[in-house]
Amino acid sequence: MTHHRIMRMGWTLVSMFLVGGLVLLPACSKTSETPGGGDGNSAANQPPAVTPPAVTTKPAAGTPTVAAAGDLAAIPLELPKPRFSGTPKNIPPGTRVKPAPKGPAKPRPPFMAPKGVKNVALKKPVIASDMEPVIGTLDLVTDGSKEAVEDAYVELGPEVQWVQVDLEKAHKIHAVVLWHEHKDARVYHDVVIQVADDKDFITNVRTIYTNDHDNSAGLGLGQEWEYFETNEGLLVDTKGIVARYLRCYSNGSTADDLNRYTEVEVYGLEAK
Ligand SMILES: [Ca+2]
Ligand SMILES: [Ca+2]
Repeated sequence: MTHHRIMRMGWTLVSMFLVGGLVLLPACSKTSETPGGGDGNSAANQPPAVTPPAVTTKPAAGTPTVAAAGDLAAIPLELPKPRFSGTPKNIPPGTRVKPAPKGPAKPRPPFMAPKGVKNVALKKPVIASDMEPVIGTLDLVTDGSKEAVEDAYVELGPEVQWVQVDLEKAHKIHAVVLWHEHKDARVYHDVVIQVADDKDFITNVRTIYTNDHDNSAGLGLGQEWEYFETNEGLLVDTKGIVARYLRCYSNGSTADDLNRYTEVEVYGLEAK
């Protein structure tokens, strides 16, 4: 029996592989030998009063981090098809795009949020700074279609423009995913996302993302990197912020000075 051997080994850490991983059992006895015992484990100077961890593969009930992890699930995000492969090597002049790490591009890991979180922006009403779009209609922003195909986006005029989604009720928002036009690796400028409690963005306005590092949009300085549009879109971790209205700004792209929006998704739950 392993337990009897532990008692003989004195100041020794005995490692046991369990179903869930490696559990270290500090053992104590009255003999005083060289710590470590040559068993390959170095953490041998623990006080003898330490209670060995419970040998269990189930997390203790009521442990906050473990309990929270059990309530999380990947958001039900479905990506549109990519229209090009890889990330461009050359950063376009005049942009502030974070250089890609070496090696093949990795897909974005699933975003975890409380179970039940879904896209609460789907089919919700949209208004914009330009209520007469150059191309398309504003309902395309929340129609659920994200593919980079013709007629899938709404195109607003030049300079700073915005689209705004009314979630119709206050929601606890865990993530926002935004696709401008992603048929090529363009970079949109002054990407700013704000939430507010009122449709005019006067009450409780909060900026949840901004990469406007020179304040050319006049909404405040932003520290985020600019980025290439891809089928993954921009995912912003909004950490459960509560709001009803969401507004996305842009100021043209490296392709032209117009502003195309393919889809905005807001992953959240109705606020209690
Ligand atoms: Ca759409
Ligand atoms: Ca700027």
